[in-house]
Amino acid sequence: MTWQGSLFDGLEDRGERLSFDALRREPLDDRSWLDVVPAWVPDHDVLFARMLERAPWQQRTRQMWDTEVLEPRLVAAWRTGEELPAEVTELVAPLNARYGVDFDSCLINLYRDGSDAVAWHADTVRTTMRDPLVATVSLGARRSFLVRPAEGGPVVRRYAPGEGDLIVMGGAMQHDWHHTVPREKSASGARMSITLRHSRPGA
Ligand SMILES: O=C(O)CCC(=O)C(=O)O
Repeated sequence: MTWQGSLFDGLEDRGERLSFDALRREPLDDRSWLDVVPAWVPDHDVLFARMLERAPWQQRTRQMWDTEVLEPRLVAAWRTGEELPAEVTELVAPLNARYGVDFDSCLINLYRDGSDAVAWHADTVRTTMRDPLVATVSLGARRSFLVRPAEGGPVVRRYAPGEGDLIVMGGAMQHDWHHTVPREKSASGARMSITLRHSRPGA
């Protein structure tokens, strides 16, 4: 598979198209926060179509008690050290510059319809890294993205990211808080999330 061409081919001034001017920081407490940038990727529909066509989609399985079940979404993954698609690299460069880390791994999720979902969890990178940053670009249909304390309790934040929005989870969020994209009967179509992690301390 080749990953040639830029998401911004034929478009001018990429820098201005991935601007952090509209960034809003939302603290969860004195250790954890989310950054939200609405419509961060203006050409989100182009990116959605390219990734839908080109990403190496797979449906993973999960062990539940003594049964293997299919995860209710498709994923495409690039581990640390693997070359990222050109379109993803173009998202990573401004994020690296803004946050001063190396977003070096990528998992793209495809929620094909409202039956696809991901349960409450925190990202596993927390087991190998203190305070990892996790950046998510949401494409396609808007879906609920909810946050609650890791020990359980009521939802404290509700977002409906889609159409190029960026959310960055930071501070101790992966240690102290959980997030989910729940099933949603009323979902208007497919949603894709490009999730980027920095997984090496000091990088
Ligand atoms: O799709 C999203 O916005 C969240 C994905 C997620 O939390 C994960 O893959 O670990």
